[in-house]
Amino acid sequence: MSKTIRCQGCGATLQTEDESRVGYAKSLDLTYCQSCYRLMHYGESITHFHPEDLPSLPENSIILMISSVLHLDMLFSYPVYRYQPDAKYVYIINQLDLLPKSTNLDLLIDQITLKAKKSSIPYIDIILMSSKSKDDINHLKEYLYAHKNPNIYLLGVQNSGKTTIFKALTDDDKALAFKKAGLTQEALSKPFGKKMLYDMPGLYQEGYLHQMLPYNVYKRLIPDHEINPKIYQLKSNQTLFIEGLISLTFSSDTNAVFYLDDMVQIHKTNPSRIKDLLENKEKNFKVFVDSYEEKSFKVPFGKYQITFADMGFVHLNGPLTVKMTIPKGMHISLSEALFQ
Ligand SMILES: Nc1nc2c(ncn2[C@@H]2O[C@H](COP(=O)(O)OP(=O)(O)OP(=O)(O)O)[C@@H](O)[C@H]2O)c(=O)[nH]1
Ligand SMILES: [Mg+2]
Repeated sequence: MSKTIRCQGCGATLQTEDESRVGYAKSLDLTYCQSCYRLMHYGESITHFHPEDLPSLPENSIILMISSVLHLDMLFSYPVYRYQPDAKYVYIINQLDLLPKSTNLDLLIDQITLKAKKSSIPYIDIILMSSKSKDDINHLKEYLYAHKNPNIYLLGVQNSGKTTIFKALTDDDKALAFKKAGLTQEALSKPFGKKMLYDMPGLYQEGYLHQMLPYNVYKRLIPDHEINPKIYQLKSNQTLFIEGLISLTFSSDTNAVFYLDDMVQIHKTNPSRIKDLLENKEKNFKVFVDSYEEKSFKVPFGKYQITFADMGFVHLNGPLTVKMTIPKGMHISLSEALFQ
């Protein structure tokens, strides 16, 4: 029987017969499939899957649900526990290093715990960490060794850091982990002490930047180091433009605190210029998409967060109304702010 050879970047079974199927490579002697090779050199790939596509996992597994701090609005939105009711769930809030050092982490964990309880989410622990921190990785290692469960699965939305954690826990240096969404295409597995650790392909989230922008544009817009929050004092009926992507117009005077990458440009303007700006009639203003839609949020009394796909969020104090123009299909949400 011939031995299965896997691509060391994404885990797909290497095959040389069908260029349109996952795992195609010109030769079985290669380390990477053609898709990973193209991804590494030209930044192309799209594969993803949904919670219901998961194979049935062995009983007694631990599922680490990995979420980036940038995706917290969707933290409990993937009902994997309905499809895998026998597993133990640990929620890992990764990429903590992106939040400002001044962030009140006690409040953050309290708010997340409250949200889990309100939504009756089954879980055994919630862990805040950064996979870039050796200490955090060592703590996670010890934590997982202390459990008896033989199989551990890393699950979560694309780009949340699953493969980065997998590599750090197993000292793997070949698997691909970078900002490109949909990188891991089939489960990668490696021994982890006496257990097995599995890195799964990312769960699909509609409306994230990679669906509307080329890789070289969106990788610049997604934060990869500590965010410097930017505070804007806004007058009623004033408009802010985020890059050539999103406009926000505020119904009343307010302060808005933006958590976005330093490279993301924010311009103050007024609502009458939105159309011209988006139709690219102004020089020196980059526009990335050609189809937009309107969205409006009524922010209730209290501290709220509007999340802009996977690029970051703004904290606002309600009550107020925010009218927005966004790229068609972009994921935008209003949720309670999880920290001050
Ligand atoms: N700042 C920061 N970046 C991280 C962290 N963990 C992962 N990243 C970065 O996030 C990007 C995506 O990481 P991956 O490990 O490929 O994410 P993934 O969840 O495996 O993605 P898919 O395979 O597409 O589902 C890479 O650029 C990583 O370097 C973290 O804790 N902090
Ligand atoms: Mg991956």
